[in-house]
Amino acid sequence: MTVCGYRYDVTQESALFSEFRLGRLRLPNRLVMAPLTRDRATHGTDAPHALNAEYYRQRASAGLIIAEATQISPSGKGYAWTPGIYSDEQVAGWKLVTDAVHDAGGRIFLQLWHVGRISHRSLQPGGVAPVAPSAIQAEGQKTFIETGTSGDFAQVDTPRALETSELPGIVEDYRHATRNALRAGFDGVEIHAANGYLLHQFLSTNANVRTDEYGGSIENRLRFPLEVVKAVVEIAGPDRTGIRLSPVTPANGIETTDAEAIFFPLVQRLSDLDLAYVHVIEGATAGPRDLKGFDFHALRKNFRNAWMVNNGYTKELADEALASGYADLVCFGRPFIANPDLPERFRRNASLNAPNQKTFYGGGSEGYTDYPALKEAAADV
Ligand code: 8OZ
Repeated sequence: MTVCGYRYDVTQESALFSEFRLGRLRLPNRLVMAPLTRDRATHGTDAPHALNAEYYRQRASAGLIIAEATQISPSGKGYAWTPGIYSDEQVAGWKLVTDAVHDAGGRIFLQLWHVGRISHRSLQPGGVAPVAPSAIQAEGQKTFIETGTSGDFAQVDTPRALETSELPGIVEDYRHATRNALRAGFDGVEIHAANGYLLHQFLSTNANVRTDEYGGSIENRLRFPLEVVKAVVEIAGPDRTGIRLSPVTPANGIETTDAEAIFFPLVQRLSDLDLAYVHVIEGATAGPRDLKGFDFHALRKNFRNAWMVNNGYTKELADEALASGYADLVCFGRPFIANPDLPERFRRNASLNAPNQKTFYGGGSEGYTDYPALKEAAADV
């Protein structure tokens, strides 16, 4: 209700708990579970399994779950035990997950991932160098590799520059992965174009020094990410396609010195393609939200559909972003790791379980499916 220009919330309830229409879906609330890498797929096949289904089922009260970054092809992999979506075994594993979430009343998208240069030979088919726009190593950047049944951190390798003639093959891998995601029962897909991985590398100024039509000018640096978006949209439809961007993050050694000059036209094109949402990481991924030097509010005006925001949001910050009309949906990452019933906790202003960083990556149920929901916590005392 608006009175004399002021907005009154007659229910006194947070805007986080209003419904939202996202493409074909009706979301019961505005809380989105962020895509979270947990390195717990089946060793050897990178297929999800029953424990992963249980983890996502526990979190089905989110307005939307975006399942963790998932490699579209064997060479798209950059970390030990992350899941794939290119094989039939992986599709069958993901079906366990989507069935569990749907049975519990939830909705779930899959994040499609190619890491580009953020990889290590030991994770690549045939032990070859990873592929990227240019043969430039992400200096000082580490990834997580398999060492027997445990893992270890290792410096990412120097990649091999992709030939122009190889790019259609990668676009085809995105098509195949999108078809598989739909076969596996996902409600849609999110294209990972953030955090210094392959698509972000093409957009950047420090990982892309190509001299063909995929490097140099802004138009050229936009070309490959937009070819991928168009291919995914052809398969899933724009109303089941979202994209994740992080215009100013330094994650994985990425740098884009002309960020506004490239991300503003990119978002305008995504709007013209009628994508369901843009998911934007404000500031440094999992770090300072410092928004100086990039106008995210102006960027939002270039997009006609849902605007999803991410990075260090609290309930209060989320309410503000929704009430001001800037954002439509708010992502929560670490709070969802430790609180399977995060929406209910926010609704009741209940305290939150603290996440244990030691169990973020790899392992089994500890720190994965054993965080208590409110009712269980109450029953324990
Ligand atoms: C944490 C560890 C490994 C990968 C991202 C997919 O930053 C990731 C990721 C996060 O987007």
